[in-house]
Amino acid sequence: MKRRDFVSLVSAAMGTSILGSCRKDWIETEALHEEMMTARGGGTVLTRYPLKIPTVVSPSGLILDSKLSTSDLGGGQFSNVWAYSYNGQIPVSFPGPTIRANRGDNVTIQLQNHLPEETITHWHGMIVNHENDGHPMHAIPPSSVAIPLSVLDYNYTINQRAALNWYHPHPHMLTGKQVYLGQAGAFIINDADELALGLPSGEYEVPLIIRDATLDSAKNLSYKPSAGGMFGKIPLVNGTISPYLAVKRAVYRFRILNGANSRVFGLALSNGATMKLIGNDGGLLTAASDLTRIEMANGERTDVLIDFRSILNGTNIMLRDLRAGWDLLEFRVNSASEGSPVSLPAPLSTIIPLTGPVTTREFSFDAMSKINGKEYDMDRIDWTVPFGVTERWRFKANGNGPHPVHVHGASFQVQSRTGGRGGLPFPWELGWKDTVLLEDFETVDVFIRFDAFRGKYLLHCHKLEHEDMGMMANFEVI
Ligand SMILES: [Cu+2]
Repeated sequence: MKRRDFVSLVSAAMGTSILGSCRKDWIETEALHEEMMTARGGGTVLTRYPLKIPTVVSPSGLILDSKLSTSDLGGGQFSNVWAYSYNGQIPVSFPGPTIRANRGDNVTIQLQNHLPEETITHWHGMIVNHENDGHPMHAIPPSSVAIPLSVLDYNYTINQRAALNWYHPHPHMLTGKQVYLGQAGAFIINDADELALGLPSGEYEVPLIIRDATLDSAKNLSYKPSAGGMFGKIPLVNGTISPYLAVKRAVYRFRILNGANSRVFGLALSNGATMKLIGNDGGLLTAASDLTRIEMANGERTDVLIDFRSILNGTNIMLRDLRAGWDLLEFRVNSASEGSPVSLPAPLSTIIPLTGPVTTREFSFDAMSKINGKEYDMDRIDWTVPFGVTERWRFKANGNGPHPVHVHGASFQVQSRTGGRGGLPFPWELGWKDTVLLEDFETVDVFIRFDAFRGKYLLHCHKLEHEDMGMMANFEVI
């Protein structure tokens, strides 16, 4: 697919909306949304569906088959999806299965492509060599008569701290569509340091992949982006419409990912209670923070404890998005007895600050498709970075934001923000990050050091429609 084809696809989608068919989808989804709103304010009770919890799998010998199928969004409302089936299981998993492994484990995953177009899987947050990173130059073609089974075998060892990472497609100009239609899953790394903390686990540790979607008149996921991004009309959590989760009067650990293409969320609880933030993209923070609101941009993760012990049995509490004014997930407190408290050590974790950057590089995120005035070119290396040296990377948003900036190949530490929401980094931006939010006209400085692998990696906007239009660059660690 050439860039002009992508642009014409976007233009066509926008044109269609004027002509009517997209408009119809929009009205249908709006009607559903209206129904939900009325239900909340009026006498009718909104039907909620149990939150889907993806199956947990090992990355050892895992087969992920990208394919077209259908998935139940709740209560038997099936939608067409492009999702992963794993190890030959039927049906597909939407979201993808939760991969869980320990530091030191070997990953052997085979990606199989049964989509009608090329694909490639990237392990967002995993520090792996270029060959395993899911760079778009390694995209594999669809299976066909000539290639009955098109596959890519990944093989790498996990050598990084405990964290919630995730996996999703990364083919150039097709990422937005493929992620939107259902290809994304959690990848949790555990390690001994984290295990020693005795954090809530098992049924008390719940991954939440939060995103948005628009359904067409047949109630199928409909991908019709505008140049400014894909903003769905309703939220989905773990691929579930209007979900609820029955919880005990206990402390829960929620591993949250903003898996939306373009939408930034402002998370809060409906009872105004605090959430205890303990970690983010790169794992545990040095100290926990009690917060009533947490902002999450596309690709960012947060690790929070929510304490339901003092909540009366039978009470419902909503996880909300204050930006869109959405109800995301209803917690239904349902137990008579009260669980144990969770005591956290201080410090929670050790993070050695990066210091003394030797170089400052500036990256301007321009319009909706350029970095430093250039659109992505698969064959162009825009800069080289010396291995093992700390650098200051300065990200600037020149309008058309937000731009969540994501770097492959290393984590970074946020130093400062000026303009916009200027000031100290937010609590969820401390520690190790791989994605940081730039709102319009903000400048964010990070320190970064590539000390794991040499090779070609990517810097890009994680608003997937910006990425697909070319807001992405290759660099090489030498
Ligand atoms: Cu952007």
